[in-house]
Amino acid sequence: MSVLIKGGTLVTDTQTMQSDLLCEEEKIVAIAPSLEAPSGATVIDASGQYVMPGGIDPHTHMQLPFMGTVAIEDFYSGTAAGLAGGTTSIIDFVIPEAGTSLLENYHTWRGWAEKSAADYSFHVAVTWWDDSVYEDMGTLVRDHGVNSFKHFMAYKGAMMATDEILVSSFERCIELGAIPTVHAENGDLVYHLQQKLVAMGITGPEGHPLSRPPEVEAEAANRAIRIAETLGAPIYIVHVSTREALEAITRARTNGQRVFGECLPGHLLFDDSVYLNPDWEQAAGHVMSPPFRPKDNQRALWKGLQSGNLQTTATDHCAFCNEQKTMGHNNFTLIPNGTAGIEERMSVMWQEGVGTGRITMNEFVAITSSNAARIFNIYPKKGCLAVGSDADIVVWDPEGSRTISAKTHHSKVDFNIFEGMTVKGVPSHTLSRGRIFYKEGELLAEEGYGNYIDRPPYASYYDALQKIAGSREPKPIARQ
Ligand code: DUC
Ligand code: ZN
Ligand code: ZN
Repeated sequence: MSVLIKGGTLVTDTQTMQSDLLCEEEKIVAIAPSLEAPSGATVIDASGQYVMPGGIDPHTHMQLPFMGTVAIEDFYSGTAAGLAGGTTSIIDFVIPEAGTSLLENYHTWRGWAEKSAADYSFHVAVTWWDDSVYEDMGTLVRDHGVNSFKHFMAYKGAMMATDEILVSSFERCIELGAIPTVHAENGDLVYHLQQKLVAMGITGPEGHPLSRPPEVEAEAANRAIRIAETLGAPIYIVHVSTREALEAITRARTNGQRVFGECLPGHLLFDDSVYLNPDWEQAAGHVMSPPFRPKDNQRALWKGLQSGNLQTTATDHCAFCNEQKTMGHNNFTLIPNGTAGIEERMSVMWQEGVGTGRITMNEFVAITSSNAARIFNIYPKKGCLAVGSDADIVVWDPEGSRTISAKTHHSKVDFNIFEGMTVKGVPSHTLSRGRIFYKEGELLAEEGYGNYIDRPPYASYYDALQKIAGSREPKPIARQ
Protein backbone atom coordinates (compact mmCIF):
# COMPACT_ATOMS: atom_id res chain seq x y z
CA MET A 1 0.00 0.00 0.00
CA SER A 2 1.38 3.42 -1.02
CA VAL A 3 0.34 6.82 0.21
CA LEU A 4 1.62 9.97 -1.46
CA ILE A 5 1.30 13.19 0.52
CA LYS A 6 1.42 15.94 -2.04
CA GLY A 7 1.86 19.68 -1.96
CA GLY A 8 2.42 20.11 1.76
CA THR A 9 5.08 21.82 3.84
CA LEU A 10 7.22 19.31 5.70
CA VAL A 11 8.05 20.42 9.23
CA THR A 12 10.56 18.55 11.37
CA ASP A 13 12.32 19.66 14.52
CA THR A 14 15.12 21.08 12.39
CA GLN A 15 13.70 21.89 8.95
CA THR A 16 10.76 23.41 7.13
CA MET A 17 10.48 22.68 3.40
CA GLN A 18 8.03 22.39 0.59
CA SER A 19 8.05 18.74 -0.46
CA ASP A 20 6.06 15.66 -1.33
CA LEU A 21 6.45 12.52 0.73
CA LEU A 22 5.83 8.92 -0.31
CA CYS A 23 5.08 6.06 2.09
CA GLU A 24 5.29 2.38 1.19
CA GLU A 25 5.22 -0.77 3.32
CA GLU A 26 5.07 1.13 6.64
CA LYS A 27 8.06 3.35 5.83
CA ILE A 28 8.82 6.71 4.30
CA VAL A 29 10.48 5.82 0.98
CA ALA A 30 10.88 9.16 -0.79
CA ILE A 31 10.94 12.87 0.00
CA ALA A 32 11.27 15.21 -2.97
CA PRO A 33 9.75 18.43 -4.30
CA SER A 34 7.61 16.68 -6.90
CA LEU A 35 6.83 12.98 -6.72
CA GLU A 36 4.65 10.95 -9.07
CA ALA A 37 2.03 8.73 -7.47
CA PRO A 38 2.79 5.03 -8.05
CA SER A 39 -0.17 3.16 -9.55
CA GLY A 40 -2.78 2.40 -6.95
CA ALA A 41 -1.39 4.92 -4.46
CA THR A 42 -3.70 6.93 -2.25
CA VAL A 43 -2.95 10.62 -2.70
CA ILE A 44 -3.46 13.11 0.12
CA ASP A 45 -3.67 16.71 -1.03
CA ALA A 46 -1.73 18.54 1.69
CA SER A 47 -1.65 21.96 0.07
CA GLY A 48 -1.90 24.66 2.70
CA GLN A 49 -1.08 22.10 5.39
CA TYR A 50 1.94 20.98 7.39
CA VAL A 51 3.28 17.44 7.27
CA MET A 52 4.91 16.49 10.58
CA PRO A 53 6.07 13.42 12.50
CA GLY A 54 3.19 11.85 14.39
CA GLY A 55 3.05 12.77 18.04
CA ILE A 56 4.78 10.63 20.64
CA ASP A 57 3.17 10.71 24.08
CA PRO A 58 5.87 9.42 26.43
CA HIS A 59 3.59 9.25 29.48
CA THR A 60 0.23 7.46 29.50
CA HIS A 61 -1.59 5.09 31.86
CA MET A 62 -4.11 3.01 29.91
CA GLN A 63 -6.31 0.73 32.06
CA LEU A 64 -4.05 1.32 35.06
CA PRO A 65 -5.18 -0.40 38.27
CA PHE A 66 -4.82 2.51 40.68
CA MET A 67 -6.30 3.81 43.95
CA GLY A 68 -8.85 1.02 44.22
CA THR A 69 -10.15 1.24 40.66
CA VAL A 70 -8.95 0.88 37.07
CA ALA A 71 -8.45 3.74 34.63
CA ILE A 72 -11.34 3.63 32.16
CA GLU A 73 -9.31 4.01 28.98
CA ASP A 74 -8.08 0.73 27.53
CA PHE A 75 -5.17 0.41 25.13
CA TYR A 76 -7.48 0.42 22.11
CA SER A 77 -9.70 3.37 23.04
CA GLY A 78 -6.73 5.39 24.28
CA THR A 79 -4.49 4.89 21.27
CA ALA A 80 -7.47 5.42 18.93
CA ALA A 81 -8.20 8.74 20.64
CA GLY A 82 -4.51 9.55 20.21
CA LEU A 83 -4.71 8.91 16.46
CA ALA A 84 -7.69 11.29 16.26
CA GLY A 85 -5.46 13.94 17.80
CA GLY A 86 -2.33 13.25 15.73
CA THR A 87 -0.47 11.03 18.22
CA THR A 88 0.91 7.83 16.74
CA SER A 89 2.98 6.32 19.58
CA ILE A 90 2.72 6.08 23.34
CA ILE A 91 5.05 5.00 26.09
CA ASP A 92 2.90 3.62 28.89
CA PHE A 93 3.95 2.27 32.31
CA VAL A 94 4.15 -1.20 33.78
CA ILE A 95 3.59 -0.61 37.51
CA PRO A 96 4.20 -3.76 39.56
CA GLU A 97 2.68 -3.98 43.01
CA ALA A 98 5.50 -4.04 45.57
CA GLY A 99 6.75 -7.60 46.06
CA THR A 100 5.66 -8.83 42.63
CA SER A 101 7.84 -9.72 39.65
CA LEU A 102 8.73 -6.96 37.21
CA LEU A 103 8.92 -9.47 34.41
CA GLU A 104 5.53 -11.04 35.09
CA ASN A 105 3.92 -7.61 35.30
CA TYR A 106 5.61 -6.61 32.06
CA HIS A 107 4.03 -9.62 30.33
CA THR A 108 0.63 -8.79 31.84
CA TRP A 109 0.80 -5.23 30.47
CA ARG A 110 2.03 -6.54 27.08
CA GLY A 111 -1.08 -8.70 26.96
CA TRP A 112 -3.37 -5.75 27.75
CA ALA A 113 -1.67 -3.66 25.08
CA GLU A 114 -2.18 -6.14 22.26
CA LYS A 115 -5.40 -4.37 21.35
CA SER A 116 -3.58 -1.05 20.76
CA ALA A 117 -4.48 0.80 17.59
CA ALA A 118 -1.10 2.57 17.48
CA ASP A 119 2.46 1.70 18.44
CA TYR A 120 3.38 1.48 22.09
CA SER A 121 6.24 0.83 24.46
CA PHE A 122 6.68 0.59 28.24
CA HIS A 123 8.63 2.21 31.02
CA VAL A 124 8.75 -0.24 33.95
CA ALA A 125 8.31 1.06 37.50
CA VAL A 126 10.64 -0.01 40.28
CA THR A 127 8.40 -0.06 43.34
CA TRP A 128 10.46 -2.33 45.61
CA TRP A 129 13.89 -3.89 45.70
CA ASP A 130 15.57 -7.24 46.01
CA ASP A 131 17.87 -9.40 43.87
CA SER A 132 15.03 -10.48 41.60
CA VAL A 133 14.28 -6.84 40.74
CA TYR A 134 17.95 -6.36 39.89
CA GLU A 135 17.87 -9.45 37.64
CA ASP A 136 14.52 -8.58 36.03
CA MET A 137 15.76 -5.11 35.12
CA GLY A 138 18.61 -6.76 33.21
CA THR A 139 16.28 -9.17 31.43
CA LEU A 140 13.91 -6.35 30.50
CA VAL A 141 16.72 -4.30 28.97
CA ARG A 142 18.52 -7.18 27.25
CA ASP A 143 15.55 -9.15 25.96
CA HIS A 144 12.46 -6.96 26.01
CA GLY A 145 13.32 -3.56 24.59
CA VAL A 146 12.94 -1.58 27.84
CA ASN A 147 15.42 1.27 28.33
CA SER A 148 13.72 3.34 31.03
CA PHE A 149 12.60 2.66 34.60
CA LYS A 150 10.11 4.73 36.56
CA HIS A 151 10.29 5.69 40.23
CA PHE A 152 7.35 7.14 42.11
CA MET A 153 8.69 9.28 44.94
CA ALA A 154 5.06 9.72 46.06
CA TYR A 155 2.18 7.33 46.87
CA LYS A 156 3.45 6.21 50.27
CA GLY A 157 2.25 2.76 51.23
CA ALA A 158 1.67 1.86 47.58
CA MET A 159 4.29 2.33 44.89
CA MET A 160 6.57 4.87 46.55
CA ALA A 161 10.30 4.36 46.01
CA THR A 162 12.45 5.19 49.04
CA ASP A 163 15.90 6.74 48.65
CA GLU A 164 17.39 3.28 49.13
CA ILE A 165 15.38 2.00 46.17
CA LEU A 166 16.28 5.05 44.07
CA VAL A 167 19.98 4.52 44.72
CA SER A 168 19.91 0.79 43.94
CA SER A 169 17.81 1.24 40.85
CA PHE A 170 19.68 4.26 39.43
CA GLU A 171 22.94 2.33 39.89
CA ARG A 172 21.44 -0.63 38.03
CA CYS A 173 20.21 1.69 35.25
CA ILE A 174 23.77 2.87 34.73
CA GLU A 175 25.01 -0.70 34.44
CA LEU A 176 22.32 -1.44 31.86
CA GLY A 177 22.44 1.73 29.81
CA ALA A 178 18.86 2.58 30.85
CA ILE A 179 17.48 5.94 31.96
CA PRO A 180 15.76 6.37 35.34
CA THR A 181 12.63 8.51 35.36
CA VAL A 182 10.93 9.94 38.43
CA HIS A 183 7.57 11.24 39.57
CA ALA A 184 9.00 13.91 41.86
CA GLU A 185 6.86 14.50 44.95
CA ASN A 186 7.94 13.79 48.53
CA GLY A 187 5.53 11.01 49.50
CA ASP A 188 6.14 11.32 53.24
CA LEU A 189 5.27 15.00 53.17
CA VAL A 190 2.17 14.40 51.04
CA TYR A 191 0.97 11.71 53.44
CA HIS A 192 1.62 13.92 56.46
CA LEU A 193 -0.22 16.89 54.96
CA GLN A 194 -3.13 14.74 53.81
CA GLN A 195 -3.67 13.39 57.35
CA LYS A 196 -3.41 16.87 58.82
CA LEU A 197 -5.87 18.43 56.35
CA VAL A 198 -8.46 15.68 56.76
CA ALA A 199 -8.16 15.96 60.58
CA MET A 200 -8.84 19.70 60.20
CA GLY A 201 -12.03 18.87 58.29
CA ILE A 202 -10.70 19.84 54.87
CA THR A 203 -12.03 16.88 52.92
CA GLY A 204 -13.04 18.38 49.55
CA PRO A 205 -10.93 18.65 46.36
CA GLU A 206 -9.57 22.00 47.62
CA GLY A 207 -7.46 19.90 49.99
CA HIS A 208 -5.67 18.20 47.10
CA PRO A 209 -3.29 21.05 46.13
CA LEU A 210 -2.85 21.97 49.82
CA SER A 211 -1.53 18.47 50.47
CA ARG A 212 0.92 18.69 47.57
CA PRO A 213 2.34 22.24 47.62
CA PRO A 214 5.13 23.22 45.20
CA GLU A 215 7.81 22.62 47.89
CA VAL A 216 6.89 18.94 47.93
CA GLU A 217 7.76 18.68 44.23
CA ALA A 218 10.81 20.93 44.52
CA GLU A 219 12.29 18.83 47.33
CA ALA A 220 11.82 15.57 45.45
CA ALA A 221 13.11 16.93 42.14
CA ASN A 222 16.23 18.31 43.82
CA ARG A 223 16.77 15.06 45.71
CA ALA A 224 16.37 12.85 42.62
CA ILE A 225 18.67 15.10 40.59
CA ARG A 226 21.32 15.07 43.34
CA ILE A 227 21.13 11.29 43.69
CA ALA A 228 21.53 10.96 39.92
CA GLU A 229 24.40 13.43 39.98
CA THR A 230 26.19 11.55 42.74
CA LEU A 231 25.89 8.24 40.92
CA GLY A 232 26.48 9.66 37.44
CA ALA A 233 23.08 8.64 36.07
CA PRO A 234 21.02 10.53 33.52
CA ILE A 235 17.52 11.33 34.76
CA TYR A 236 14.14 12.21 33.24
CA ILE A 237 11.60 14.01 35.42
CA VAL A 238 7.99 13.44 34.42
CA HIS A 239 5.22 16.06 34.62
CA VAL A 240 7.28 19.00 35.91
CA SER A 241 4.66 21.41 37.22
CA THR A 242 6.48 24.02 39.30
CA ARG A 243 8.95 26.84 38.81
CA GLU A 244 11.08 25.40 41.62
CA ALA A 245 11.41 21.94 40.01
CA LEU A 246 12.23 23.61 36.71
CA GLU A 247 14.90 25.68 38.46
CA ALA A 248 16.45 22.49 39.83
CA ILE A 249 16.54 21.01 36.32
CA THR A 250 17.93 24.21 34.81
CA ARG A 251 20.65 24.44 37.46
CA ALA A 252 21.71 20.85 36.91
CA ARG A 253 21.71 21.19 33.12
CA THR A 254 23.83 24.32 33.39
CA ASN A 255 26.29 22.19 35.33
CA GLY A 256 26.39 19.70 32.48
CA GLN A 257 24.20 17.08 34.12
CA ARG A 258 21.99 15.04 31.81
CA VAL A 259 18.61 15.94 33.22
CA PHE A 260 15.48 15.95 31.09
CA GLY A 261 12.08 17.41 31.94
CA GLU A 262 8.58 16.72 30.69
CA CYS A 263 5.51 18.91 31.09
CA LEU A 264 1.79 18.53 30.47
CA PRO A 265 -0.59 20.85 28.60
CA GLY A 266 -2.82 21.00 31.69
CA HIS A 267 -0.01 22.36 33.84
CA LEU A 268 0.80 24.92 31.13
CA LEU A 269 -2.77 26.17 30.93
CA PHE A 270 -4.59 25.83 34.22
CA ASP A 271 -3.99 27.09 37.73
CA ASP A 272 -5.07 25.72 41.08
CA SER A 273 -8.32 27.70 41.16
CA VAL A 274 -9.90 24.69 39.42
CA TYR A 275 -10.02 23.00 42.85
CA LEU A 276 -12.16 25.79 44.28
CA ASN A 277 -15.01 25.18 41.84
CA PRO A 278 -18.16 24.73 44.00
CA ASP A 279 -19.27 22.02 41.57
CA TRP A 280 -17.64 18.95 43.21
CA GLU A 281 -17.56 16.99 39.94
CA GLN A 282 -15.68 19.79 38.19
CA ALA A 283 -13.15 20.18 40.97
CA ALA A 284 -12.62 16.42 41.39
CA GLY A 285 -12.31 16.01 37.63
CA HIS A 286 -9.10 18.04 37.84
CA VAL A 287 -7.57 15.99 40.65
CA MET A 288 -4.29 14.66 39.38
CA SER A 289 -0.81 14.61 40.81
CA PRO A 290 1.04 16.83 40.81
CA PRO A 291 -1.92 19.21 40.99
CA PHE A 292 -2.50 22.31 38.89
CA ARG A 293 -0.42 25.12 40.33
CA PRO A 294 -0.65 28.77 41.36
CA LYS A 295 -0.56 31.18 38.44
CA ASP A 296 3.13 32.06 38.13
CA ASN A 297 4.09 28.48 37.45
CA GLN A 298 2.45 28.34 34.04
CA ARG A 299 4.61 31.19 32.77
CA ALA A 300 7.72 29.50 34.17
CA LEU A 301 6.89 26.22 32.41
CA TRP A 302 6.46 27.96 29.05
CA LYS A 303 9.87 29.53 29.59
CA GLY A 304 11.22 26.07 30.36
CA LEU A 305 10.00 24.84 26.98
CA GLN A 306 11.28 27.95 25.20
CA SER A 307 14.72 27.67 26.76
CA GLY A 308 14.99 23.94 26.08
CA ASN A 309 15.27 23.08 29.76
CA LEU A 310 12.03 21.14 29.37
CA GLN A 311 12.22 18.90 26.33
CA THR A 312 8.97 16.97 26.05
CA THR A 313 5.23 17.30 26.44
CA ALA A 314 3.14 14.35 27.55
CA THR A 315 -0.36 13.85 28.91
CA ASP A 316 -0.12 11.47 31.89
CA HIS A 317 -3.38 10.26 30.31
CA CYS A 318 -5.00 8.45 33.24
CA ALA A 319 -8.73 8.66 32.73
CA PHE A 320 -11.32 8.23 35.46
CA CYS A 321 -15.05 8.80 34.98
CA ASN A 322 -17.05 11.09 37.24
CA GLU A 323 -18.46 8.06 39.01
CA GLN A 324 -14.99 6.73 39.78
CA LYS A 325 -13.99 10.11 41.17
CA THR A 326 -16.87 9.92 43.67
CA MET A 327 -14.86 7.30 45.57
CA GLY A 328 -13.38 10.34 47.27
CA HIS A 329 -16.61 12.22 47.84
CA ASN A 330 -16.00 12.53 51.57
CA ASN A 331 -12.24 12.49 51.48
CA PHE A 332 -10.12 14.06 48.73
CA THR A 333 -7.26 11.62 49.40
CA LEU A 334 -9.44 8.86 47.95
CA ILE A 335 -10.27 10.62 44.66
CA PRO A 336 -8.53 8.59 41.93
CA ASN A 337 -5.72 10.81 40.68
CA GLY A 338 -5.70 11.36 36.96
CA THR A 339 -6.80 13.40 33.97
CA ALA A 340 -7.00 12.64 30.26
CA GLY A 341 -5.59 14.49 27.26
CA ILE A 342 -4.10 12.18 24.64
CA GLU A 343 -6.48 13.45 21.96
CA GLU A 344 -6.01 17.12 22.85
CA ARG A 345 -2.25 17.46 23.48
CA MET A 346 -1.19 18.27 19.91
CA SER A 347 -3.94 20.80 19.19
CA VAL A 348 -3.64 22.49 22.57
CA MET A 349 0.15 22.78 22.24
CA TRP A 350 -0.21 24.09 18.68
CA GLN A 351 -2.77 26.72 19.60
CA GLU A 352 -1.17 27.84 22.87
CA GLY A 353 2.41 27.39 21.66
CA VAL A 354 2.64 28.09 17.93
CA GLY A 355 -0.60 30.07 17.72
CA THR A 356 0.52 32.53 20.38
CA GLY A 357 4.09 32.81 19.07
CA ARG A 358 5.56 31.22 22.19
CA ILE A 359 7.23 28.45 20.19
CA THR A 360 8.07 27.84 16.55
CA MET A 361 6.62 25.03 14.43
CA ASN A 362 9.97 23.23 14.60
CA GLU A 363 9.97 23.51 18.38
CA PHE A 364 6.43 22.15 18.34
CA VAL A 365 7.67 19.03 16.53
CA ALA A 366 10.57 18.74 18.95
CA ILE A 367 8.44 18.88 22.10
CA THR A 368 5.56 16.73 20.82
CA SER A 369 7.60 14.06 19.08
CA SER A 370 11.31 14.19 18.18
CA ASN A 371 12.76 14.93 21.61
CA ALA A 372 10.90 12.02 23.19
CA ALA A 373 12.15 9.77 20.37
CA ARG A 374 15.71 10.90 21.02
CA ILE A 375 15.58 10.67 24.81
CA PHE A 376 14.00 7.22 24.73
CA ASN A 377 16.27 6.04 21.92
CA ILE A 378 13.83 5.35 19.10
CA TYR A 379 14.98 8.15 16.80
CA PRO A 380 14.99 8.21 13.72
CA LYS A 381 12.60 5.24 13.50
CA LYS A 382 10.06 7.46 15.26
CA GLY A 383 9.81 11.24 15.60
CA CYS A 384 11.41 11.89 12.22
CA LEU A 385 10.51 12.48 8.59
CA ALA A 386 13.32 10.76 6.70
CA VAL A 387 13.64 7.98 4.16
CA GLY A 388 13.63 4.76 6.19
CA SER A 389 11.71 6.16 9.15
CA ASP A 390 8.36 4.65 10.12
CA ALA A 391 5.62 6.47 8.22
CA ASP A 392 4.03 7.87 11.38
CA ILE A 393 2.78 11.17 10.09
CA VAL A 394 0.27 13.85 10.89
CA VAL A 395 -1.03 16.16 8.16
CA TRP A 396 -1.83 19.30 10.05
CA ASP A 397 -4.45 21.82 9.02
CA PRO A 398 -3.47 25.13 10.62
CA GLU A 399 -6.78 26.71 9.64
CA GLY A 400 -8.98 23.88 10.89
CA SER A 401 -10.54 24.16 14.32
CA ARG A 402 -12.65 22.23 16.75
CA THR A 403 -14.29 22.83 20.08
CA ILE A 404 -13.21 20.26 22.64
CA SER A 405 -15.92 18.44 24.54
CA ALA A 406 -16.39 15.19 26.43
CA LYS A 407 -19.52 14.78 24.28
CA THR A 408 -17.51 14.56 21.07
CA HIS A 409 -14.04 13.34 22.02
CA HIS A 410 -13.08 9.73 21.26
CA SER A 411 -11.86 8.84 24.72
CA LYS A 412 -14.12 6.66 26.90
CA VAL A 413 -14.01 9.14 29.77
CA ASP A 414 -16.96 11.46 30.49
CA PHE A 415 -14.91 14.49 31.51
CA ASN A 416 -12.49 16.75 29.68
CA ILE A 417 -10.29 19.32 31.40
CA PHE A 418 -10.23 21.31 28.12
CA GLU A 419 -14.05 21.32 27.84
CA GLY A 420 -15.34 24.20 25.70
CA MET A 421 -11.93 25.29 24.44
CA THR A 422 -11.85 26.01 20.70
CA VAL A 423 -8.50 25.06 19.22
CA LYS A 424 -7.25 26.28 15.87
CA GLY A 425 -4.89 23.75 14.29
CA VAL A 426 -6.07 20.16 13.96
CA PRO A 427 -4.96 17.00 12.17
CA SER A 428 -6.61 16.39 8.82
CA HIS A 429 -4.97 12.97 8.44
CA THR A 430 -3.04 10.71 10.80
CA LEU A 431 -0.95 7.87 9.42
CA SER A 432 0.51 5.08 11.50
CA ARG A 433 3.21 3.11 9.68
CA GLY A 434 1.88 4.22 6.33
CA ARG A 435 -1.83 3.59 6.88
CA ILE A 436 -4.42 6.31 7.26
CA PHE A 437 -6.34 5.93 10.52
CA TYR A 438 -7.81 9.40 10.83
CA LYS A 439 -9.19 11.30 7.88
CA GLU A 440 -10.94 14.65 8.06
CA GLY A 441 -12.97 13.93 11.16
CA GLU A 442 -13.39 10.23 10.56
CA LEU A 443 -11.59 7.83 12.93
CA LEU A 444 -10.66 4.57 11.19
CA ALA A 445 -8.63 3.00 14.00
CA GLU A 446 -8.11 -0.74 13.92
CA GLU A 447 -7.89 -2.76 17.12
CA GLY A 448 -4.59 -4.64 17.36
CA TYR A 449 -2.78 -2.75 14.59
CA GLY A 450 -0.29 -1.24 17.04
CA ASN A 451 3.17 -2.78 17.32
CA TYR A 452 5.38 -2.95 20.38
CA ILE A 453 8.31 -0.55 20.05
CA ASP A 454 11.61 -2.07 21.11
CA ARG A 455 13.84 0.57 22.73
CA PRO A 456 17.51 -0.39 22.85
CA PRO A 457 19.73 0.70 25.73
CA TYR A 458 21.95 3.75 25.53
CA ALA A 459 25.39 2.53 24.62
CA SER A 460 26.75 6.06 24.47
CA TYR A 461 25.45 7.04 27.91
CA TYR A 462 26.76 3.80 29.23
CA ASP A 463 30.26 4.48 27.93
CA ALA A 464 30.22 8.07 29.13
CA LEU A 465 28.94 7.10 32.53
CA GLN A 466 31.47 4.33 32.93
CA LYS A 467 34.14 6.95 32.44
CA ILE A 468 32.58 9.20 35.06
CA ALA A 469 32.05 6.37 37.52
CA GLY A 470 35.47 4.97 36.67
CA SER A 471 35.13 2.06 39.05
CA ARG A 472 33.58 -0.64 36.93
CA GLU A 473 34.77 -2.58 33.91
CA PRO A 474 32.51 -1.70 30.97
CA LYS A 475 30.16 -4.56 30.25
CA PRO A 476 28.58 -4.01 26.82
CA ILE A 477 24.97 -5.08 26.65
CA ALA A 478 24.49 -8.03 24.34
CA ARG A 479 21.10 -7.84 22.68
CA GLN A 480 19.57 -11.03 21.39
N1 DUC B 1 -0.54 10.97 38.71
C1 DUC B 1 -1.81 10.91 38.37
O1 DUC B 1 -2.50 11.92 38.46
N2 DUC B 1 -2.31 9.74 37.94
C2 DUC B 1 -1.56 8.57 37.74
C3 DUC B 1 -0.28 8.57 38.42
C4 DUC B 1 0.25 9.90 38.73
O2 DUC B 1 1.41 10.03 39.05
ZN1 ZN C 1 3.18 10.78 38.08
ZN1 ZN D 1 1.86 9.20 35.33
